Amino acid sequence: MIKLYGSKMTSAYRCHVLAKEIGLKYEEVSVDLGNPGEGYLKLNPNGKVPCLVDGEFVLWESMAINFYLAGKYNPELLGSSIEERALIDQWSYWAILELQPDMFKVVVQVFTPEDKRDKDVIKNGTANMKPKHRILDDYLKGREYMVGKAFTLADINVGSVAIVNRMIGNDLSEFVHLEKWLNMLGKRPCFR
Ligand SMILES: N[C@@H](CCC(=O)N[C@@H](CS)C(=O)NCC(=O)O)C(=O)O
Repeated sequence: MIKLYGSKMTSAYRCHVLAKEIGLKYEEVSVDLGNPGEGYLKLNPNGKVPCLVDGEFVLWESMAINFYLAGKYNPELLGSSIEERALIDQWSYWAILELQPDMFKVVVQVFTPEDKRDKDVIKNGTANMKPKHRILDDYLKGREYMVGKAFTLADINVGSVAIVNRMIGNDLSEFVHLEKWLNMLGKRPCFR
């Protein structure tokens, strides 16, 4: 049985979303991140989650796991041409390299007890994300999905970062196309 280490409240989230989308049968294994243990460090020497074990094959880094799972179990999610695949790559890297770092900083503060919370980090992180949200909003104008005419891995990979806005109560009302797309994602069973 395929094993996915890491809970839905971690970077493993996007892998759980994809697994649900493709109906993958797998076991979710929780990891004590403060003390992952020798056994887990043999799988992922970074001591981070997620990590996937598919038979003898071991893979870490959430994006790599998603491209692997999609390629092996549901290649349709990787687009219908080289160009679509390239755009899925582009937006996936963009999500994790451009949008996620500020999102991560904000999330950590939002879930920190109020007396210890650094409100400047929330303010600056939210401000830094605005131009990124503008780029996404402009791109999504007139589109139902991120790439092509069908739901792809780009919707999952970008959505897994952008949907966190909902969890932290970030006001996106000025980004109507982004809002519409997030609403569409929110209705999909894999994101619920
Ligand atoms: N780039 C990695 C990031 C993984 C990551 O930072 N995971 C966090 C949980 S969200 C973790 O395991 N942290 C434990 C630690 O830093 O020791 C990925 O996307 O897989």
